[in-house]
Amino acid sequence: MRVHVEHVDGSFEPDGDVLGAICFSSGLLMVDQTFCMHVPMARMDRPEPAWEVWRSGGEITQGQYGDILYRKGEDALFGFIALPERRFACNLQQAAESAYRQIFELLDRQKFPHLYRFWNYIPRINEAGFGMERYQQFNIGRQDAFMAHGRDVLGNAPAACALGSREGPLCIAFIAGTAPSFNIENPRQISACRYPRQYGPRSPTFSRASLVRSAQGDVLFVSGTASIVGHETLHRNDAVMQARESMANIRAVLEEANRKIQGHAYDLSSLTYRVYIRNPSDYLPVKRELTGIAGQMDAVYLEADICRADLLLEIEAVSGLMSRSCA
Ligand code: 3EB
Repeated sequence: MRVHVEHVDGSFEPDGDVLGAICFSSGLLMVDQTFCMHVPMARMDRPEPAWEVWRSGGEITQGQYGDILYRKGEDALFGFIALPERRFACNLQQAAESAYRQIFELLDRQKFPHLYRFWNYIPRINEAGFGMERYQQFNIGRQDAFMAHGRDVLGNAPAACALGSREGPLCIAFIAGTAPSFNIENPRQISACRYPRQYGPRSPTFSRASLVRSAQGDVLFVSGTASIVGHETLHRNDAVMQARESMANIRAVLEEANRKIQGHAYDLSSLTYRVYIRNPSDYLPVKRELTGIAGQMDAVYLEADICRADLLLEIEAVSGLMSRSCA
Protein backbone atom coordinates (compact mmCIF):
# COMPACT_ATOMS: atom_id res chain seq x y z
CA MET A 1 0.00 0.00 0.00
CA ARG A 2 1.42 3.36 -0.96
CA VAL A 3 0.09 4.79 2.26
CA HIS A 4 1.60 5.83 5.52
CA VAL A 5 0.46 7.47 8.70
CA GLU A 6 1.86 10.44 10.53
CA HIS A 7 0.94 11.77 13.96
CA VAL A 8 1.01 15.52 14.45
CA ASP A 9 0.50 17.66 17.55
CA GLY A 10 -1.02 21.10 17.25
CA SER A 11 -2.28 22.67 14.04
CA PHE A 12 -2.18 20.99 10.69
CA GLU A 13 -2.74 22.24 7.14
CA PRO A 14 -3.39 19.65 4.45
CA ASP A 15 -1.20 19.41 1.37
CA GLY A 16 -1.39 17.46 -1.85
CA ASP A 17 -0.67 13.96 -0.62
CA VAL A 18 -3.09 13.84 2.31
CA LEU A 19 -5.58 11.01 1.98
CA GLY A 20 -7.41 12.00 5.13
CA ALA A 21 -7.06 12.72 8.80
CA ILE A 22 -8.68 12.40 12.18
CA CYS A 23 -8.36 15.28 14.61
CA PHE A 24 -8.98 14.74 18.33
CA SER A 25 -9.69 17.90 20.29
CA SER A 26 -12.26 19.10 22.75
CA GLY A 27 -12.46 22.59 21.28
CA LEU A 28 -13.83 23.90 18.02
CA LEU A 29 -11.71 23.12 14.99
CA MET A 30 -10.83 26.09 12.77
CA VAL A 31 -9.70 24.24 9.65
CA ASP A 32 -11.13 23.11 6.37
CA GLN A 33 -12.95 19.96 7.41
CA THR A 34 -13.35 18.33 4.03
CA PHE A 35 -10.25 16.21 4.59
CA CYS A 36 -10.58 15.43 8.27
CA MET A 37 -12.95 13.98 10.81
CA HIS A 38 -13.08 15.94 14.03
CA VAL A 39 -13.64 13.82 17.14
CA PRO A 40 -14.71 15.86 20.16
CA MET A 41 -12.48 14.30 22.82
CA ALA A 42 -10.17 15.98 25.30
CA ARG A 43 -6.53 15.15 25.21
CA MET A 44 -4.93 14.29 28.54
CA ASP A 45 -1.23 14.51 27.73
CA ARG A 46 -1.02 17.90 26.02
CA PRO A 47 -3.29 20.88 25.41
CA GLU A 48 -3.05 20.83 21.58
CA PRO A 49 -5.17 18.76 19.20
CA ALA A 50 -3.80 15.36 18.14
CA TRP A 51 -3.89 14.55 14.44
CA GLU A 52 -3.65 11.19 12.73
CA VAL A 53 -2.80 11.97 9.12
CA TRP A 54 -2.91 9.38 6.33
CA ARG A 55 -0.82 10.14 3.26
CA SER A 56 -0.55 8.43 -0.07
CA GLY A 57 1.81 8.71 -3.01
CA GLY A 58 0.39 9.31 -6.50
CA GLU A 59 -2.63 11.26 -7.55
CA ILE A 60 -5.41 11.88 -5.02
CA THR A 61 -8.99 12.71 -5.88
CA GLN A 62 -11.71 13.73 -3.49
CA GLY A 63 -15.43 13.11 -3.53
CA GLN A 64 -18.68 12.91 -1.66
CA TYR A 65 -21.14 10.05 -1.58
CA GLY A 66 -24.30 10.46 0.48
CA ASP A 67 -23.08 11.63 3.87
CA ILE A 68 -19.51 10.43 3.28
CA LEU A 69 -16.53 12.59 2.41
CA TYR A 70 -13.60 10.67 0.99
CA ARG A 71 -10.28 10.92 -0.79
CA LYS A 72 -8.73 8.14 -2.78
CA GLY A 73 -5.29 7.34 -4.12
CA GLU A 74 -4.13 4.50 -6.31
CA ASP A 75 -4.66 1.69 -3.85
CA ALA A 76 -6.38 3.14 -0.78
CA LEU A 77 -9.41 5.23 0.10
CA PHE A 78 -9.96 7.14 3.35
CA GLY A 79 -13.45 8.35 4.18
CA PHE A 80 -15.53 9.56 7.08
CA ILE A 81 -19.10 10.21 7.99
CA ALA A 82 -20.67 12.25 10.79
CA LEU A 83 -24.35 11.42 11.22
CA PRO A 84 -26.61 13.34 13.58
CA GLU A 85 -28.89 10.79 15.25
CA ARG A 86 -31.86 13.10 15.18
CA ARG A 87 -32.21 12.23 11.49
CA PHE A 88 -33.12 8.73 12.62
CA ALA A 89 -35.51 9.68 15.42
CA CYS A 90 -32.52 9.37 17.77
CA ASN A 91 -32.29 5.66 17.00
CA LEU A 92 -28.58 4.88 17.07
CA GLN A 93 -29.13 1.45 15.54
CA GLN A 94 -30.61 2.99 12.41
CA ALA A 95 -27.93 5.66 12.24
CA ALA A 96 -25.21 3.00 12.44
CA GLU A 97 -26.87 0.84 9.80
CA SER A 98 -27.26 3.82 7.47
CA ALA A 99 -23.63 4.88 7.93
CA TYR A 100 -22.27 1.40 7.27
CA ARG A 101 -24.56 0.79 4.30
CA GLN A 102 -23.42 4.04 2.70
CA ILE A 103 -19.80 3.09 3.28
CA PHE A 104 -20.22 -0.35 1.69
CA GLU A 105 -22.10 1.12 -1.28
CA LEU A 106 -19.35 3.67 -1.87
CA LEU A 107 -16.64 1.02 -1.71
CA ASP A 108 -18.51 -1.27 -4.12
CA ARG A 109 -18.88 1.58 -6.61
CA GLN A 110 -15.34 2.84 -6.24
CA LYS A 111 -13.88 -0.68 -6.36
CA PHE A 112 -12.01 -0.47 -3.07
CA PRO A 113 -13.68 -3.57 -1.65
CA HIS A 114 -11.26 -4.47 1.14
CA LEU A 115 -11.83 -2.76 4.47
CA TYR A 116 -8.80 -2.48 6.71
CA ARG A 117 -9.87 -0.30 9.61
CA PHE A 118 -12.89 1.46 11.12
CA TRP A 119 -12.80 4.15 13.81
CA ASN A 120 -16.17 4.41 15.58
CA TYR A 121 -16.97 7.32 17.92
CA ILE A 122 -20.36 6.97 19.53
CA PRO A 123 -21.91 9.69 21.68
CA ARG A 124 -23.01 8.54 25.16
CA ILE A 125 -21.97 4.96 24.39
CA ASN A 126 -22.80 3.55 27.85
CA GLU A 127 -26.24 5.10 28.17
CA ALA A 128 -29.44 3.14 27.63
CA GLY A 129 -31.49 3.42 24.47
CA PHE A 130 -34.41 1.39 23.17
CA GLY A 131 -34.12 -1.10 26.04
CA MET A 132 -30.40 -1.82 25.79
CA GLU A 133 -27.01 -0.18 26.04
CA ARG A 134 -26.40 2.19 23.14
CA TYR A 135 -23.26 0.28 22.14
CA GLN A 136 -25.48 -2.78 21.69
CA GLN A 137 -27.81 -0.79 19.45
CA PHE A 138 -24.77 0.25 17.43
CA ASN A 139 -23.69 -3.40 17.10
CA ILE A 140 -27.06 -4.42 15.67
CA GLY A 141 -27.05 -1.68 13.04
CA ARG A 142 -23.43 -2.36 12.09
CA GLN A 143 -23.92 -6.10 11.75
CA ASP A 144 -27.15 -5.68 9.75
CA ALA A 145 -25.28 -3.52 7.23
CA PHE A 146 -22.43 -6.04 6.96
CA MET A 147 -24.93 -8.83 6.27
CA ALA A 148 -27.01 -6.78 3.85
CA HIS A 149 -23.86 -6.36 1.76
CA GLY A 150 -22.88 -10.01 1.99
CA ARG A 151 -19.84 -9.21 4.08
CA ASP A 152 -18.36 -11.71 6.50
CA VAL A 153 -19.43 -11.06 10.10
CA LEU A 154 -17.68 -14.10 11.56
CA GLY A 155 -14.20 -14.75 10.34
CA ASN A 156 -12.93 -11.87 8.36
CA ALA A 157 -13.95 -8.50 9.75
CA PRO A 158 -11.76 -5.39 9.60
CA ALA A 159 -9.85 -3.93 12.56
CA ALA A 160 -11.79 -1.33 14.53
CA CYS A 161 -12.25 0.64 17.69
CA ALA A 162 -15.44 1.87 19.36
CA LEU A 163 -15.24 4.69 21.87
CA GLY A 164 -17.69 7.01 23.54
CA SER A 165 -17.74 10.74 23.10
CA ARG A 166 -19.75 13.03 25.34
CA GLU A 167 -21.92 14.50 22.59
CA GLY A 168 -22.07 15.24 18.87
CA PRO A 169 -22.91 13.09 15.88
CA LEU A 170 -22.05 9.44 15.33
CA CYS A 171 -18.57 9.70 13.74
CA ILE A 172 -17.06 6.88 11.71
CA ALA A 173 -13.85 6.95 9.68
CA PHE A 174 -12.50 4.10 7.59
CA ILE A 175 -9.68 3.09 5.33
CA ALA A 176 -10.14 0.60 2.51
CA GLY A 177 -8.07 -0.62 -0.37
CA THR A 178 -7.78 -2.64 -3.53
CA ALA A 179 -5.74 -5.49 -2.01
CA PRO A 180 -7.01 -7.95 0.57
CA SER A 181 -5.64 -7.77 4.11
CA PHE A 182 -4.90 -10.49 6.63
CA ASN A 183 -7.16 -10.40 9.63
CA ILE A 184 -5.59 -11.39 12.89
CA GLU A 185 -7.21 -12.72 16.06
CA ASN A 186 -5.85 -12.98 19.60
CA PRO A 187 -5.51 -16.48 21.09
CA ARG A 188 -6.05 -14.96 24.58
CA GLN A 189 -9.46 -13.64 23.56
CA ILE A 190 -12.59 -15.07 21.98
CA SER A 191 -13.15 -13.46 18.62
CA ALA A 192 -15.42 -10.45 19.21
CA CYS A 193 -17.59 -11.77 16.38
CA ARG A 194 -18.37 -14.75 18.66
CA TYR A 195 -18.95 -13.04 22.01
CA PRO A 196 -21.75 -14.75 23.96
CA ARG A 197 -25.23 -13.30 24.16
CA GLN A 198 -24.71 -11.56 27.53
CA TYR A 199 -22.97 -8.67 25.72
CA GLY A 200 -25.95 -7.94 23.54
CA PRO A 201 -28.22 -9.48 20.92
CA ARG A 202 -25.56 -9.11 18.19
CA SER A 203 -21.83 -9.43 18.37
CA PRO A 204 -19.44 -6.65 17.49
CA THR A 205 -18.01 -6.96 13.99
CA PHE A 206 -14.23 -6.54 14.08
CA SER A 207 -10.99 -8.52 14.22
CA ARG A 208 -8.18 -7.88 16.67
CA ALA A 209 -5.87 -6.56 13.94
CA SER A 210 -5.52 -6.32 10.18
CA LEU A 211 -2.29 -6.49 8.25
CA VAL A 212 -1.93 -4.92 4.81
CA ARG A 213 1.12 -6.22 2.97
CA SER A 214 2.69 -4.66 -0.08
CA ALA A 215 6.02 -4.07 -1.77
CA GLN A 216 5.92 -0.45 -0.57
CA GLY A 217 5.67 -1.54 3.04
CA ASP A 218 3.26 -3.21 5.40
CA VAL A 219 0.75 -1.54 7.70
CA LEU A 220 -0.53 -3.28 10.81
CA PHE A 221 -3.71 -1.91 12.34
CA VAL A 222 -4.18 -3.10 15.93
CA SER A 223 -7.81 -2.71 17.01
CA GLY A 224 -8.90 -1.10 20.24
CA THR A 225 -7.63 -3.53 22.88
CA ALA A 226 -8.94 -3.78 26.41
CA SER A 227 -8.59 -5.85 29.56
CA ILE A 228 -10.62 -8.75 28.22
CA VAL A 229 -9.49 -12.36 28.43
CA GLY A 230 -11.72 -14.98 26.88
CA HIS A 231 -14.78 -12.77 26.73
CA GLU A 232 -14.64 -11.43 30.28
CA THR A 233 -13.48 -8.09 31.64
CA LEU A 234 -10.61 -8.56 34.09
CA HIS A 235 -9.46 -6.18 36.85
CA ARG A 236 -12.66 -4.21 37.40
CA ASN A 237 -11.88 -0.93 39.19
CA ASP A 238 -8.13 -1.21 38.59
CA ALA A 239 -6.98 0.88 35.65
CA VAL A 240 -3.30 0.04 36.10
CA MET A 241 -3.98 -3.69 35.95
CA GLN A 242 -6.30 -3.15 32.97
CA ALA A 243 -3.45 -1.33 31.22
CA ARG A 244 -1.11 -4.24 31.90
CA GLU A 245 -3.67 -6.80 30.66
CA SER A 246 -4.36 -4.74 27.52
CA MET A 247 -0.65 -4.68 26.70
CA ALA A 248 -0.47 -8.45 27.20
CA ASN A 249 -3.27 -8.69 24.66
CA ILE A 250 -1.48 -6.40 22.20
CA ARG A 251 1.70 -8.44 22.64
CA ALA A 252 -0.25 -11.60 21.79
CA VAL A 253 -1.70 -9.93 18.67
CA LEU A 254 1.82 -8.91 17.60
CA GLU A 255 3.02 -12.49 18.01
CA GLU A 256 0.21 -13.59 15.70
CA ALA A 257 1.23 -10.90 13.18
CA ASN A 258 4.85 -12.05 13.33
CA ARG A 259 3.74 -15.62 12.77
CA LYS A 260 1.75 -14.51 9.71
CA ILE A 261 4.76 -12.77 8.12
CA GLN A 262 7.17 -15.45 9.40
CA GLY A 263 9.38 -12.74 10.85
CA HIS A 264 9.91 -10.51 13.87
CA ALA A 265 8.86 -7.12 12.52
CA TYR A 266 6.47 -6.32 15.35
CA ASP A 267 7.13 -5.68 19.01
CA LEU A 268 5.65 -3.25 21.51
CA SER A 269 8.32 -0.64 20.79
CA SER A 270 7.62 -0.53 17.04
CA LEU A 271 4.06 0.83 17.32
CA THR A 272 2.36 4.19 17.72
CA TYR A 273 -0.43 4.16 20.30
CA ARG A 274 -3.63 5.93 21.19
CA VAL A 275 -4.81 5.34 24.74
CA TYR A 276 -8.42 6.11 25.67
CA ILE A 277 -8.97 6.51 29.42
CA ARG A 278 -12.34 6.87 31.12
CA ASN A 279 -11.30 8.68 34.32
CA PRO A 280 -8.80 11.57 34.15
CA SER A 281 -7.37 10.56 37.54
CA ASP A 282 -6.10 7.31 35.98
CA TYR A 283 -3.98 9.08 33.38
CA LEU A 284 -0.68 9.38 35.28
CA PRO A 285 -0.64 5.89 36.85
CA VAL A 286 -1.66 4.31 33.53
CA LYS A 287 1.01 6.23 31.64
CA ARG A 288 3.63 5.16 34.19
CA GLU A 289 2.55 1.52 33.83
CA LEU A 290 2.58 1.59 30.02
CA THR A 291 5.97 3.27 29.87
CA GLY A 292 7.29 0.62 32.26
CA ILE A 293 6.09 -2.09 29.89
CA ALA A 294 6.92 -0.65 26.46
CA GLY A 295 9.59 1.97 27.19
CA GLN A 296 9.25 5.56 25.94
CA MET A 297 6.05 5.12 23.93
CA ASP A 298 4.85 7.18 21.04
CA ALA A 299 1.34 7.67 22.44
CA VAL A 300 -1.58 10.07 22.58
CA TYR A 301 -3.91 9.94 25.61
CA LEU A 302 -7.57 10.87 25.28
CA GLU A 303 -10.46 11.07 27.71
CA ALA A 304 -13.22 8.80 26.43
CA ASP A 305 -15.88 6.35 27.47
CA ILE A 306 -15.21 2.68 26.73
CA CYS A 307 -17.83 0.34 25.33
CA ARG A 308 -18.30 -1.78 28.46
CA ALA A 309 -19.10 0.10 31.66
CA ASP A 310 -16.47 -1.93 33.56
CA LEU A 311 -13.66 -1.14 31.12
CA LEU A 312 -11.54 1.80 32.26
CA LEU A 313 -9.33 2.06 29.17
CA GLU A 314 -8.73 0.87 25.64
CA ILE A 315 -5.48 0.99 23.67
CA GLU A 316 -5.09 0.94 19.89
CA ALA A 317 -1.95 0.98 17.82
CA VAL A 318 -0.65 1.21 14.30
CA SER A 319 2.64 0.38 12.67
CA GLY A 320 3.98 1.54 9.38
CA LEU A 321 6.17 4.30 8.14
CA MET A 322 5.60 7.14 10.52
CA SER A 323 6.98 10.04 12.42
CA ARG A 324 5.68 12.50 14.95
CA SER A 325 6.04 16.13 14.17
CA CYS A 326 5.07 19.12 16.22
CA ALA A 327 3.57 22.16 14.59
C1 3EB B 1 -13.47 -5.48 23.07
O1 3EB B 1 -12.42 -6.10 22.89
C2 3EB B 1 -13.35 -4.07 23.53
O2 3EB B 1 -17.03 -2.63 18.57
O3 3EB B 1 -15.65 -2.05 16.99
C3 3EB B 1 -12.61 -2.91 20.83
C4 3EB B 1 -12.39 -2.69 19.47
C5 3EB B 1 -13.89 -2.94 21.33
C6 3EB B 1 -13.47 -2.51 18.59
C7 3EB B 1 -15.88 -2.39 18.16
C8 3EB B 1 -14.96 -2.76 20.45
C9 3EB B 1 -14.75 -2.55 19.09
O4 3EB B 1 -14.59 -5.99 22.92
C10 3EB B 1 -14.17 -3.12 22.77
